[in-house]
Amino acid sequence: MRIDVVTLFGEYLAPLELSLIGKARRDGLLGLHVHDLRDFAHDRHRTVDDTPVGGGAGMVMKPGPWAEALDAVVAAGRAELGEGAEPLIVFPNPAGTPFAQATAHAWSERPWIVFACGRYEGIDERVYEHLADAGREVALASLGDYVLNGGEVAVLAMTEAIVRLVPGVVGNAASLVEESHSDGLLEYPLYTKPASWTAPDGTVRDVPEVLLSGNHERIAAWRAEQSLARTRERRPDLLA
Ligand code: 6GU
Repeated sequence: MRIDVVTLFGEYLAPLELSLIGKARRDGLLGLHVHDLRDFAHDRHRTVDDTPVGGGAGMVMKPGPWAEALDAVVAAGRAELGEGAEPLIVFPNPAGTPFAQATAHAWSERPWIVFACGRYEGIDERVYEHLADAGREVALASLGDYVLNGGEVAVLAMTEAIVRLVPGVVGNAASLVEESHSDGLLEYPLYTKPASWTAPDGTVRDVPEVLLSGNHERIAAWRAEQSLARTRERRPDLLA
């Protein structure tokens, strides 16, 4: 899978060198390319933003650098993947469609995603028109109902959620089956040894007896019940 990120703050994406994602890159399962939007601004100050037409607070990202950057990234990707390759261009945006585990699954099957990280109040609307007219596939995706300063942290989150679902990236694929959100419910409580543990305050805390029973049917039923109870308590919206 190829992922391109266009950003003003490439340093924000340094964590993608680490751990699971870094290993996926070294193993050749992920090609990650970070591009500096400012390379596509050609005035003396490499300006990427300006005041909003019509007035209002804050700054708006200029269309020129974005159109040029995304066109260049598409051309570079096609040189690697083939001229018929078509990326999904994702704009992290608090006004986008909520990014969920189902989104991560769907996007993990894509050969190529381009993330376009906006900052300031947003990007000039004509960039989206330019991309639509060029036949590009575009998505606006939000992490949740709160506002970040820019898309970079969202790209870190979305990339990790997507790439860990690419076959071969997570060593034990079975661990992806029972985790929270894999079946629309929250995960059941987990325990490890010792079965009887004395907490620092002296309280003895035991693992639920059913988990020691060796009865796999009873254990599965207990876990299903716990998942449902937990979901009802913490996330009733998932049951609706
Ligand atoms: Cl994707 N971007 C920004 N800037 N803020 C957000 C977000 C994304 N998701 C939640 N808040």
